[in-house]
Amino acid sequence: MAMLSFEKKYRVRGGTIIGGDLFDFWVGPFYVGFFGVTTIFFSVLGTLLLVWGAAIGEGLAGQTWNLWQISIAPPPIEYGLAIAPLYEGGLWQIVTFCAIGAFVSWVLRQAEISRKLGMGYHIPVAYSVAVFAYITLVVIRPVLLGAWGHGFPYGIISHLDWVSNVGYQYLHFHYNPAHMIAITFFFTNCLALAMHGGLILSVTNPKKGESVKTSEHENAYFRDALGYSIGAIGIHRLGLFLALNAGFWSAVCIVISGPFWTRGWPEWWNWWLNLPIWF
Ligand code: UQ1
Repeated sequence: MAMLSFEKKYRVRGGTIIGGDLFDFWVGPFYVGFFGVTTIFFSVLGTLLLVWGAAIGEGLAGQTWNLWQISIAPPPIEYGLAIAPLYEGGLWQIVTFCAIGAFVSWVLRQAEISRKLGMGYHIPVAYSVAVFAYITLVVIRPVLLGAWGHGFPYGIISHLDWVSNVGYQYLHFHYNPAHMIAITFFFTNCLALAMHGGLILSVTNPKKGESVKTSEHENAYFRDALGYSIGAIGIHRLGLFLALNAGFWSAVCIVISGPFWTRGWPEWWNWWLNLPIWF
């Protein structure tokens, strides 16, 4: 693969967290690095185990090539936090280990590349929130509830069934206050990116013969429309804030369901009716 003329300037030694110079090189456009190797290792191993489970697994590790129905399930609740036999959730446990290994490797790869380029750590920090949400689902909540069986199964339909079942277990999950906050962040994030994407394309894609507009136009547009412009850096700070909060409150809303609240979520709102101000 051809190297772009400016890439040479950025292909410099150093910044590695582990391994020194050993993996400090590129393959085509890709930086390798120690964590590039561990990412490949865990993701290939994890994926092969899923395929293997689908192909020859028994019981909870499926036996179907129907892509929608393939599922690798966690152990039954009775196994608690023990290591389960391979086809009774053990495969799920190893795949979970591989997934966390791959995700954490990817965070550290992002950190290494950030260091190499002298950038801030915003990208690995942001991605860590998504990894945290996943770990909350398959490790933190199952451990708090005392069984790996509380993790979700790795399958397209089966994970949807899991979400539906766990939702109904709390009668109406939309009454979960942290779920409400998470959804509000997801929607606001969507609004912000639509406004930002629309704004940037509107100023940078002029009609033929017209010139590209500037940040003056961007600011003027929102001052005209809303009386306020958050600014060029501000919109990116807002976007990152909204996106990270969406992931964070998603993790909160599931980890409080079970470990900290066992009844239906609609009932949680009785605190309002029980306020001493009504009588
Ligand atoms: C905005 O004010 C702004 O600054 C000029 C942008 O920067 C390019 C934007 O992308 C957007 C969407 C806004 C408007 C946002 C708010 C919160 C008023």
